[in-house]
Amino acid sequence: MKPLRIGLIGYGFMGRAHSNGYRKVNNFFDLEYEPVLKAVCARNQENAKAFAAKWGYESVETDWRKLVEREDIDLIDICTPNNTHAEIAMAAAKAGKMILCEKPLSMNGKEGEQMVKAIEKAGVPNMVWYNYRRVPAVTLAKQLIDEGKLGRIFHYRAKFLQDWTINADLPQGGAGLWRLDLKAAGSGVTGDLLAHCIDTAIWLNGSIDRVSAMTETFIKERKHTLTGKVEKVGIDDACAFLARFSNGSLATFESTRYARGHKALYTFEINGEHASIAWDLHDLHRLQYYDHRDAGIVRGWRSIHVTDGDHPYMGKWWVPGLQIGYEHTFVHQVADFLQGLANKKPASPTFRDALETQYICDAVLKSAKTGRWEKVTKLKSRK
Ligand code: SOE
Repeated sequence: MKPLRIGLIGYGFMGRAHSNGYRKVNNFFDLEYEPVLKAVCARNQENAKAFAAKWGYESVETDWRKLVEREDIDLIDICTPNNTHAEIAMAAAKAGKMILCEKPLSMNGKEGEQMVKAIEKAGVPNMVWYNYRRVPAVTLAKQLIDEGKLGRIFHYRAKFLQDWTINADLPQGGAGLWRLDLKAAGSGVTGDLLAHCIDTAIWLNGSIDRVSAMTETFIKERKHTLTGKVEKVGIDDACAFLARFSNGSLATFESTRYARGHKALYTFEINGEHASIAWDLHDLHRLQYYDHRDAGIVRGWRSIHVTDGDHPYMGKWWVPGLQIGYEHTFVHQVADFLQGLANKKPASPTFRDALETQYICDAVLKSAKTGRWEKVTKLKSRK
C-alpha cells in the first residue's frame, strides 16, 4: 500500500471524527493508499501532544505554516473554524499538498472562489467533508433517484434542528462556541447546518435557482469568551427558506438551534411522481420508501433497514441486520477519497462542488436581508 502522510490542523470534534476515519479505513476497505498519521497541529502544544498520543500521530506542530511546508506531509486536513479555511487551504495548495477541508468550504462564495482557483491552479486533489452523503441510507436514496424510481420530482423538504444554544448565558467565541461568533463562523445555522441540507439536496435533486428566506437572532447579545465583554450576536439562530430547483421542483428548508428537544434532527423527504422517500438522522440506518406502483392492497410506506450486503457501503461492514452509525460516514468519505486518488476520479464534493453550496447560502442570507426572492449565482464548470 502507498502511504498517504496526513497533517491534521485542529483537534476538536471534527479532528477526532476524521482521525477515526483515517485509522479505520484500511481495516474495512481494500485500497491502494494507507493514511499515515504524521502530524497534528494546534496552538496549544500540551493539548496537541495529548491528542497525538491518544490518536497515534507521530509528531506535533504549533504553527500551521510549518506543517504546510513540511516535506513529509502529503495531505493537509483543515478542521479549524471557518474563518481560517481559506488562508490555510491556499497556502497548502501553493505548497503542493492535497487538501481536505471541513464544511462549509468558506465564509462566503467570493472567498470560496479564490480557494477553488488556488487549488485548481495547483492541481491538487481536494474534497470537502460533507459527511451525510455517505450515510448508506442517504446514498441509497441517491441510487433510487438516479435509477428513476421516483420519476419526476415535485417536492424536496429538509430540516436540521438542534437546541443547544437556547441558554442566554452561553458565551460566543472559543472552542466549539466559535459557531456563535459571526467573525469566526461567517453565519449561524445557514453555514453550519443548512449547508449540510443544501449539499445533500443538490447532490440528490440538482441545482437550486432561486430562494426566499427569513432568519432570526433570538438572543441579541452574548459574552465573548475571548474578549470577556458582552458583544452583539451577529449570527442567524434560525433560518427558513423556500427554494426552486432547476428541475422545476419546489423546496422548503428549515434550521434552528432553538428547537427544544431536538439534538441533531436532520430530516429530508422527497416526493416524486411514482414514489417518495424520507430519511431521519436520528434513525439513520433506515430509509422510508413509498411506491405507488405497488399493488393496492399492500401499498404503503416501507421502512428499509439499510444493512444488507448489497446496500451502499454495507458489504464492507458486518452481517445483514447489524447497523453502523455516524462515525462510519467519515470512514466512507476517506475510502471514497482514496479510491478517487487511485482511479484518478476525484471523490465529491470537491472544492468546486462545495462552492455551489456557498452560493446558495449567500443567496439565502441576502434574501433574508432584502425580503425578496434572490437568484443563486451559477456555478461555472471547470475550464
Ligand atoms: C453543530 O452543532 C454541528 O456540530 C455541526 O457543526 C456539524 O457539521 C453537524 O454535523 C452536527 O452539528
